[in-house]
Amino acid sequence: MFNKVLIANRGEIAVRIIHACRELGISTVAVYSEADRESLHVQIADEAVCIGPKEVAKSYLNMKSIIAACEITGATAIHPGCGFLAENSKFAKMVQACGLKFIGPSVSSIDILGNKIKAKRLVSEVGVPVVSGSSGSVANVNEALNVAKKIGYPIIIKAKAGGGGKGIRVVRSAQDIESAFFLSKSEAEAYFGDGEVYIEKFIENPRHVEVQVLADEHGNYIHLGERDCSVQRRNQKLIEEAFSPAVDANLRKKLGDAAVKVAKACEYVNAGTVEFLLDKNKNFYFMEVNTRVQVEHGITELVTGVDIVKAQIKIAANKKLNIKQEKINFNGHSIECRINAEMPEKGFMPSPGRIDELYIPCGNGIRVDHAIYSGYTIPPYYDNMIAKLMVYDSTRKEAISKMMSALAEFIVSGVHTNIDFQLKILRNKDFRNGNVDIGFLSRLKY
Ligand code: MV4
Repeated sequence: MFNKVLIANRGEIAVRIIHACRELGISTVAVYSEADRESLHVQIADEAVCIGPKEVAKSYLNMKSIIAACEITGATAIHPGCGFLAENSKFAKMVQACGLKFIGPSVSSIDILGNKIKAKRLVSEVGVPVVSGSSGSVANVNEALNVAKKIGYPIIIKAKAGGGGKGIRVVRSAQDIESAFFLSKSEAEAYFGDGEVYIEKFIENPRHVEVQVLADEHGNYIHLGERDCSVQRRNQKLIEEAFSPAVDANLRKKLGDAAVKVAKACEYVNAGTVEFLLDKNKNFYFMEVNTRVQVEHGITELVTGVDIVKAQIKIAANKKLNIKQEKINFNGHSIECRINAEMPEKGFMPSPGRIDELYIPCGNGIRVDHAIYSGYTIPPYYDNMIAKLMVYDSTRKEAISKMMSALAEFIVSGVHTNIDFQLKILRNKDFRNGNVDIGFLSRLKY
């Protein structure tokens, strides 16, 4: 096992990883920007190293400073958390070249899965359903028109290097294809430095369902069931639940088997998430693989009892997965509400600043992952998510009640939050009936 791990992240995920390390008897090194001197992850880690000024490009994305921090402290492994450098294969490669362990998948897995066209081809070759569309990248408007004619409108244009919704355009008729094609291309070029795009049939009002997988370095693969992340706004998830109200045990097995097939096809190692769209007829289609631990991993931990972050560290230390698929019980229901410092009534404008009074709910079946404290000043330079409120209960109905009770107790003063907005969603009839798709929030009146 590692003696010392460096956590190349901030906020609640850094705190979560520090906890896992400590439970495994591993010393921890936090890194921080000048704007994060007072942050919780810095205070609770065994050691902390400043890696640069407030700008992420000069701190949390600064590969050389992060690796230098390992050298200074003697850390032998890096956990990238989620966001920042977590899915950057150049970083993973550099970490390896410096004789350090990257706690995550291999460079080649990150590369294959980062190329959405390659990933889709590989996945369809092993018999996992994908959405019909162009066979590879689409070179010009004429080709785009031909593909669209064949598969029928509406279509969606996506970036080869994309993911997370950037560079995406939906086109409903031939007359709109030209401008959408060029907009998508230039957005892809701007975001990813790669303007290649491909086309798929657009699935109307699907659910976003994703399957958590774990794979060790000895060829063992398991899945931990699905999460439904349909309650999202502009690709920012707001509520996630495990399991999906739309998935029964039979479909869970099919999705899980498909996710494991995907992981095997790219010789995946460590924790990953295989994303699917689920249409109204419960057909599922592979979308992409997130090659990192996700923000919403905690709800899967609550319904399976598997500690995903500890598993990641053990896997990176070459340990065998000691959990068999048959032994995993998919029990109860879990929900996560992301608590953001923002103003939903003002277009979700971020609301950084000093937290005066703080009361964090607790109790049976309640878990809150966060990195805040009373007197803490939320810096304006980073994500505005300040806490993840998770509940676990035996049924979905009880989990919703528990979440409403916990939200009502949550007190954060000094900044605006989305707590009341979350309550509003939980009172919504469609949400309560489990009737959600990725358009749910945009249809919600408030
Ligand atoms: C789609 C789709 C509909 N049809 N592909 C957006 C981000 C990326 N993960 C996949 N995305 C989508 N791909 C086809 N063929 C709708 C989306 C989509 C979406 C998916 C999941 C969660 C939120 C979303 C928001 C907008 C669009």
